[in-house]
Amino acid sequence: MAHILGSSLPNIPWEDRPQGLQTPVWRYSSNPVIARNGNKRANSVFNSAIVPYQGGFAGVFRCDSLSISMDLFAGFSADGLHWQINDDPIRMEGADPEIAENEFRYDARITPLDGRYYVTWCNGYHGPTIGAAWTEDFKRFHQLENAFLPFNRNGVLFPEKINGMYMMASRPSDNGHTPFGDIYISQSPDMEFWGRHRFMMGTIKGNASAWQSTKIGAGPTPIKTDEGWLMIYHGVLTSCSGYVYRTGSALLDLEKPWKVLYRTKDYIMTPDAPYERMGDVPNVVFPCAALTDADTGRIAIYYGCADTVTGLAFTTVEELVQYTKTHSC
Ligand code: BMA
Repeated sequence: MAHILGSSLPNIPWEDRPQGLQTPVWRYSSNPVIARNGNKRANSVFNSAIVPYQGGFAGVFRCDSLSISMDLFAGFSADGLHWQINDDPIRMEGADPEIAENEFRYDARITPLDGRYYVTWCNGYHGPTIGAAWTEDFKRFHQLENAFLPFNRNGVLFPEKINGMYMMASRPSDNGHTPFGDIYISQSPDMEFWGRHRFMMGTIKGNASAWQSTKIGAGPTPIKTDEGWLMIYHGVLTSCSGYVYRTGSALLDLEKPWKVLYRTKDYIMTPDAPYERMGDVPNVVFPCAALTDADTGRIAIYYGCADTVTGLAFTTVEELVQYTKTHSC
């Protein structure tokens, strides 16, 4: 049986698997957990990151505005279900003035590391690249250098240094709705200079696993288990009516996380609920955060639904590791 190597979180949001349901992941019965009008000027709240914070929870939310600008907002919750999201966007401090301005910010991840909360996001600097910052209180955010050259998306930090190096997965892209994309891992001694770029995994062409045939990208901060890093990721198919975003999982080597031990041939989540099938961008499930409880093995996944609202889904480490190994490519 697989185990999470991490902290306990007795107040993790949770619901048992509905009787008779076979899928490895199941949805919260009161989804969506965050509605589209989550703050004052929000058109939509989705693709957002959440972590345990001071006995409750904190998050960095993607709220697209009524003018459809994309920006990041801090939010807080006692139970992980009811959220207060700030009306004013996060103001970053300390960046070199040459990179302090951004064209847009979206799809954040939060990674607790070194006693700080690191935030990575898709940052508009002459096109999309990976922005990085840290905070201790979700009030003051200290911006670092952009991690990579444009164009890049889905920058996801590992929650500990490996052999003394910070590790970040990312997905080199183009300046539009990129019709390609594989996942790479880069290393840094200091969160500023990134190198040793290694290929982790790519799309799967043909009929074998078509849900991940157009592009793939890392999702939540990887979860450390005794069977490897458990990585939840998104995979995209180009259908005759556009992109369809599904979710898969992979197990990565603990020491060399670009070495893939297993990845699912079958998806673990597909747009199925009405709020995933209908919205500003139909047919998108897009996980960006996972809470874990090492005592019970419970995992709570926060994911964007149809680029409009935020959903919550559940699984356990035993279940997902087992599924990843037995439904592997
Ligand atoms: C990607 C990003 C995501 C979004 C997805 C589906 O390129 O913009 O934020 O969820 O497309 O529209």
